Amino acid sequence: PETVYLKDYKPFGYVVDSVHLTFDLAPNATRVTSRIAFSPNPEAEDRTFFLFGEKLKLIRATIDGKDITPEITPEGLTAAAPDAPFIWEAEVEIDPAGNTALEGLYMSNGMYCTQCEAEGFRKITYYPDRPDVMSVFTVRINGDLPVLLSNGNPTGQGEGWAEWHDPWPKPSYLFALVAGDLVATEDSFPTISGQEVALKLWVRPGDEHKTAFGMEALKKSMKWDEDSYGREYDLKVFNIVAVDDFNMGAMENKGLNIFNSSCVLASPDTSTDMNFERIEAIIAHEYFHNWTGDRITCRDWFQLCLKEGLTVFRDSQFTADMRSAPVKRIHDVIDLRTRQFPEDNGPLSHPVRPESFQEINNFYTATVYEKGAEVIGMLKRLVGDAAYAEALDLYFARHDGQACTIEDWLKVFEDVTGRDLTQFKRWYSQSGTPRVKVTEDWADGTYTLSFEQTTLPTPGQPEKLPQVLPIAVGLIGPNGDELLETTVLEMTEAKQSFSFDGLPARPVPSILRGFSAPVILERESTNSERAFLLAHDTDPFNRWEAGRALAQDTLLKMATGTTDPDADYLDGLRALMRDETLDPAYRALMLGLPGQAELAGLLADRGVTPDPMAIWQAVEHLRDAQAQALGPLLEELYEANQVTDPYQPDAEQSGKRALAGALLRLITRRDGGARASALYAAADNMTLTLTALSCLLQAGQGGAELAAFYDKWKDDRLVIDKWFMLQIAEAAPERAVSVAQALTEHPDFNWRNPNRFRAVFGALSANHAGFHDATGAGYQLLADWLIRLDPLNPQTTARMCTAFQTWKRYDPARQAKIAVELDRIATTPDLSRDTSEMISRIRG
Ligand code: B3K
Ligand code: ZN
Repeated sequence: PETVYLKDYKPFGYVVDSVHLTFDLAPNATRVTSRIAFSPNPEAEDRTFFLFGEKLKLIRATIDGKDITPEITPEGLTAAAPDAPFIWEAEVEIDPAGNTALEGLYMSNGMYCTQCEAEGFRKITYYPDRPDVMSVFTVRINGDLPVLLSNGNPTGQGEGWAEWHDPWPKPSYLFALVAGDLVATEDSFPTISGQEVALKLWVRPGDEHKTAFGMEALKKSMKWDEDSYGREYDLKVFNIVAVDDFNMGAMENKGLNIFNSSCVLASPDTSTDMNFERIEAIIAHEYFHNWTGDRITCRDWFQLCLKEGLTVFRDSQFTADMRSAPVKRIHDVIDLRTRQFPEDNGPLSHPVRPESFQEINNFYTATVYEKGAEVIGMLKRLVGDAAYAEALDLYFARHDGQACTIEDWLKVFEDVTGRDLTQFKRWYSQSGTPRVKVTEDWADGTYTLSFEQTTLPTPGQPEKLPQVLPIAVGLIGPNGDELLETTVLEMTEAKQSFSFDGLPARPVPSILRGFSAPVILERESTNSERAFLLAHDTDPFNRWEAGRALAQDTLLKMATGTTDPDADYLDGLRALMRDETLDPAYRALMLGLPGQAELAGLLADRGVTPDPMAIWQAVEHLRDAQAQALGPLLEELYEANQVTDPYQPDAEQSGKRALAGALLRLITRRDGGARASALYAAADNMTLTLTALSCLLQAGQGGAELAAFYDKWKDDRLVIDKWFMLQIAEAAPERAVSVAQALTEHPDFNWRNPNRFRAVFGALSANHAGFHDATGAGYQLLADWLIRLDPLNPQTTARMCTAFQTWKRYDPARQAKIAVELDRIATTPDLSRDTSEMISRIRG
C-alpha cells in the first residue's frame, strides 16, 4: 500500500464553487447525480484533474455538458479539464445495502446513513475528497421514506423528496445523509443573539423514551459554548440521529450529527451513570466541533489533532464545569495511562501530528485525541487563562471558514503572547512519553528541585530533544501547612533545577499537580512520604496520586514476590474513607487500583517480565486486604451512601452510587454475595443492577440473575451488549476465553454489528489475565475473529488489533504465541489496507 507524507502536501488545482447532489435512493442501486462548479485554484500550480472515487459505478460524466470518458482506477478518475471555470456533472450508482464497511452511504436496520470522515465521501461520488476543498452543498433526496435529512437548513420537501441547503462551506468529510422511518424528539434553543434553533433528536420508533437526556445535554452544550468560548450556533436546525451500526462513537457532520446509538440513547433503566456521563460528553464534543472542526477545519489529515485535541480539551472543560473538576481530571489521567501511554511507548507510537500514514482511519488514536488535548492544556497553563481566551478569539476571527494547520494554531498564541513556541511545537512532532526524574536538595533554608527529562526512542525517532514541560509544584511543611502554593515551573532544558529559599523547614514536594504535563514522573519516595501527601496535599489530583502510588508500589511488590500489602496504604485508605469532607465520587476513586495491564507496563518499564496471573493474584490479594482493613466501616459507609431520592444521573447521585458500588465489591468478599443479591432484587436502575450483577459474577454466582437479565432485556440491543461484556469482564482468568468463545456461538452474537463485536472482544482483551492465558487461546480466538471481520469491516478490525500492541512486554513463550497470530493475520489473502498497516506496525 502507498504511504502518504505530510511533507508532500500540495493544494488541489481547482476550487469548488458549489456542489449540487441528487440522491435517488434504492438499497442496492442508489443513483447519485452530482453537479459541481470548479474553477482554477490560483494558489496551485498543478492542474491535474483527479477526483477520488471508490467502489462507484460511473454511468456518465460530462464537462460543460459534453460527455467525457475519464481514465478510471480503483482510487478515482482523471480527466482533461479546462484551465478555466467549468461545470462537472456525473451520475454514479452505489450499493448501500451491500456496504458492510459502514463507510460512505450504508444501511443500518432499514435506514440509510453516511459516515464520510475521513475518506468515505469518495464512496458516494467522484470528488476532490480532501479536507482543504471546502464548498457550499445543496442536496436533493428522492426516496420513499418518511424522513429524509442532510446538512444545513431544509429548503423544501414533499411526498418522497426533500431538499437541503448548507450555507457554510465545508469539506466533503462533513457531508451527511440520513433516510428512514424515524421519529424525533423536538425542542428548541434560543441563541445568545436571539436566533431560535430547532433541535431534533431522531431515533427508530420504540427508542423515544431514551432521548430526553441527550436533548438536555445538547442544550447545556450550546449554552456552555456561548458562555465559555463565545461560540454561537449558525443554522436554523440542529439534527442528531441515533444509528445502531456505527464504527465509532459519533460524527460531527454540519448540522446533522450522527451517533452510535450507544453514545446518545439513555434511560435510567437501561443506562449506567457512566453511560450518562459519557453521553453528555460526546454530545458536547460533537456539538463543539461545529466551531472547532466544521467552521475551522483541517488542511489535511495530518492536522487531525487541530480539531480533535482541541475539541477533546473543550469537552473535558465542559464536563469539569458540569460535574466535579478534580474527579474529571482523575478520570482523564486514568484514561490517558490506560490507553495513550501504552500506545506512546510501544510499536504504534506516533506523534500527535503524524507525518505519514497508509490508512488515516488508523490515526484516530488516543495520542491524537487525548495527548492532543493534554498539549492544549499545557499551552493554556503556560500562557495563562486570559491569554488563552484571547488566542482562541483570534483563532476564530482569523481562521473562520478556513482549513488550517498546527502552525496556524500556534501562531495565534505567539501573536497574542509574544512567546516563541518553536520548542513547544515539539509536542506535536516528537512521539513517546517524556520521563522526568526528580532529585532534591535541602541546605540553609533553601530547597532545590532538580529535574531531568528523557524520552526513549520510538519508531522512526531514535533521537529525542528536550520538550517544554509546565511542572506545577507545591511545597508542604512538616506540619501539613502549605509553604508554597501551586506554582508552574517551566522546564525547557534536558536538566534543570529550581530553588525555593526562606523555608522554615525541609518541605515535602507535591510535584506535577493536576497532572500538569503528560509525562512519567520518576522520583524516589518513601511510603511514609506518600502517606503524608495522601493526608495533606491540598491538590486533589496529587492527593489521589499519592494514594495511587502507594497502591501501585504495594501491588508491584506483591506481583513479584510474596510481600504483604503495605500497611501505610491501608491505614491511609481507612482515614480517607472516613473523611466526610471528601465527596463520595472522589472516595470511590481512592478505592480504585491501577489496572492490571497498567501494572504489567510498569513492571516491563522496570525491566521485569510481567506475569499476568501473578498480577491478577496480587490485585485479588490487595482487594481482600482492603476488605479486611476497612472491616465494619464498609457496611457503615455503604448504608450512608445510599441514594433515597428518585434516580438522577447527576454528579452527586452518581458519586454516591460509585462509592457504594466500590464498597459492595469489597463487602461481597466478606459476605459471599448476600448483599449483592439483595441489591439485585431491589435495584430499580441499570447502574445498581449492573453493580449487583458484577459483584455476584465476581463471587462465582449470578447464573440465575444473568438468565433473568437476558430474558428481561433481550429486545434491547444496547442492554444486551452489556450482558455480553459483563460476563467476559467478570470471568476469572482461566474461564475468560471459554466464556467469550461460548458467547460467540450465542444466537445474539451479531458480529457484523461493531458494538456487539466490541462487547465481546473489547471485554476479552481488557480481561488482562484472561486474554493472556498461557495457552494462547485468547490470542487465537481474537485472531480468528479479526480475520473473519476484516473483509467486511476493515475499520473495526484494525482498531481491535491494538489488543496486541503490548506483546513485546511478555515472556518469550507468550510472545511466540502472539507472533504466530500476527503472522496468521498478516498472511491472510486480501487483507485490508487498514489491518495490514496495523499488523505490520505492531510486528515492528
Ligand atoms: N470526527 C469523528 C471521528 C471520525 C473517525 C473516522 N474514522 C468523531 C469525533 O471525533 O468527534
Ligand atoms: Zn472529535
